[in-house]
Amino acid sequence: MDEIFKDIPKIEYEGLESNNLLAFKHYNADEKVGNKTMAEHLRFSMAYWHTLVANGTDPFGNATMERPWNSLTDSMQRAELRAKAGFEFMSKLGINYFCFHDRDIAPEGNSLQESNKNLDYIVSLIEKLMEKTDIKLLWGTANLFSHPRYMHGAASSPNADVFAHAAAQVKKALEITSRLGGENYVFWGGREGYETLLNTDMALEQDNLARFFTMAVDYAEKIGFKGQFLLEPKPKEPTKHQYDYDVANVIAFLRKYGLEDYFKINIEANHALLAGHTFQHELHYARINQMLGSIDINQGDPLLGWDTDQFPTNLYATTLAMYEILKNGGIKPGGLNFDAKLRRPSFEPIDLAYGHLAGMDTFAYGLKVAHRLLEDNVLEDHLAERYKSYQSGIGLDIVEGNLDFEGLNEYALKNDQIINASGRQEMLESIINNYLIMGGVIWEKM
Ligand code: XUL
Ligand code: CO
Repeated sequence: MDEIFKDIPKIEYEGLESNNLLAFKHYNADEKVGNKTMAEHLRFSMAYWHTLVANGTDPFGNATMERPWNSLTDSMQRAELRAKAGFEFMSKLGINYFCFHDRDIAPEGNSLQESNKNLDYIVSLIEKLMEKTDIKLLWGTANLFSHPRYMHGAASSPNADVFAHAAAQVKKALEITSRLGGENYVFWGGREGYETLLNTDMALEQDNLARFFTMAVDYAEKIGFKGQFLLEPKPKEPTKHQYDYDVANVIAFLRKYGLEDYFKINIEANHALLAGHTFQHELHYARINQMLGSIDINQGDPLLGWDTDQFPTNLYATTLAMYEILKNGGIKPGGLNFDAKLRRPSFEPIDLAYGHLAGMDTFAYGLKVAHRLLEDNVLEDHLAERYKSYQSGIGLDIVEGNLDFEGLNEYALKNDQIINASGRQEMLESIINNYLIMGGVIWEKM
């Protein structure tokens, strides 16, 4: 097959000694960290919409991205070239998974039938490309937010015809995800939320959303789709108040409707930030509730209040994220989906390589540091010490449910000289810094 991204070479691991900016310094796919290779830990996935569809438009200006398909006017030809380019790109970067929305891979037609026909054609091509490259589908999803019919939402639209149309779209998206061996299926809220309560029946909208998810679970079972269902929280944008606000909110929703056994959560770093949380908080909250399913690994900008979807370069954040994932026993069958796009002025195809490479190295580094932190029991030992009052005596009685308020009152009356210990936050932050620094500079010698 003719090379499409001629300026992008195959990216190899060369280590820290290398000056080659187009080589990995930390991500070494086959290198073991603990008992798994980096590729097995990290399960990187290319986001079709950002890497192959985003063109640099913003509310103030037109497309900037130079892409090989820009000169093609036929939308199906563009879709074909994008698919081929995407698999070439993933092969060159060593990315083993991809994710898509139905409308990323094939253009919407003039009718649902035509859209489905377009999808079938491109899915056949993608199937062949997957076979040839051994690249797999991490998750599929349906775009239920771009078309004007979804202006009021999809499953939460006040218009039942829209609910039906969205159902038909998800039915098809489930079929193609299943056909391509997708390991997960994602629902991100899209426009499932509201602008004003003055015109919104929130109770009905949320009940309908739950009905929609239940139908999706039933249909997946009917067609034998074995993938994991994921809900992706986001607090705002595009609607002022998205129904899937954050992890806590999604867990409450799933439990209310009896869906908690059928879904896990896909946590996006910048969505956490928009909800006023750290990425680690969201991962931790999901993990301790056995709901951590997969992650979208972009980063936001704390100075901007919107979803900037930048490539991840913050070592501190990736270390703490990988810490949670290691504590979770891994992320499989989920993975690390980029969901990141280039800045508008980074318009050349080679910038796609720099962006993904930076992200992969940043997460590989975070993985190594997190693994070392866990091996050395740095935080674990401190936690055990901090909570040791619950290991014996009155604390153990509380944990084991042996006491009530009266018993505790009796104890407190006799023991009212309380001695507290320092939380040592600054000491711990300093230790994390030392691990971060050691991880890169003298890693080999440790
Ligand atoms: C939107 C977002 C989506 C989902 C998939 O903010 O993150 O791209 O990941 O629909
Ligand atoms: Co996302």
